[in-house]
Amino acid sequence: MNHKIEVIQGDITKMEVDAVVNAANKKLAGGGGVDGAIHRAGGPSIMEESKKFDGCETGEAVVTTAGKMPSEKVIHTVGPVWNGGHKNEADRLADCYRNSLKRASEHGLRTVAFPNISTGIYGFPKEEAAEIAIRTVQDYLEEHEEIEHVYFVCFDEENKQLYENRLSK
Ligand code: AR6
Repeated sequence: MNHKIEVIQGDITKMEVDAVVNAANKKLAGGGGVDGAIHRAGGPSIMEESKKFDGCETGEAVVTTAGKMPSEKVIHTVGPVWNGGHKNEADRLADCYRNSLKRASEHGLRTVAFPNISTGIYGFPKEEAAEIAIRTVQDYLEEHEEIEHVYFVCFDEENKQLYENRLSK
């Protein structure tokens, strides 16, 4: 399934895909990092549509318009805040990837771009996060042919290296 997975370095808001995934917060209130970048690039319609949800639990995912971005939809998921690894952070992070892809399948979104969820402001260790992201996406793709392509869009060189090393194994 690795032929369906691609690692690139850059700005996720520029991706011409069916869906970009946002690393949001439980209130879907917008914020810094990739969340801030997505709301700035997509414009106010993303926040307007987000308000119809009563927030989003950690590990869950909801879909809105992508506004002015080239993608069709935004899948907002809420990553776990890193707490030393003792609060099921790994399972919750896997839930983010799995539930985001479930929403993509349900909405007929075939190409999906993920940021490195939880590895910025939420402090999840990057190497473990990459391992979880790749394993969970590979498992999903094996059972769901409707998803054609998944991009891991890394903002920084360190994450890009981690993903490339892990995928070349
Ligand atoms: N394109 C791709 N990746 C990006 C971009 C971009 N334009 N900008 C940042 N990243 P973070 P989190 C990377 O902090 O840790 C927000 O305030 C960044 O380098 O955005 O899940 C939310 O509202 C990092 O590798 O998300 C939440 O409150 C990755 O995206 C909180 O931050 C994720 O970093 C969520 O924290």
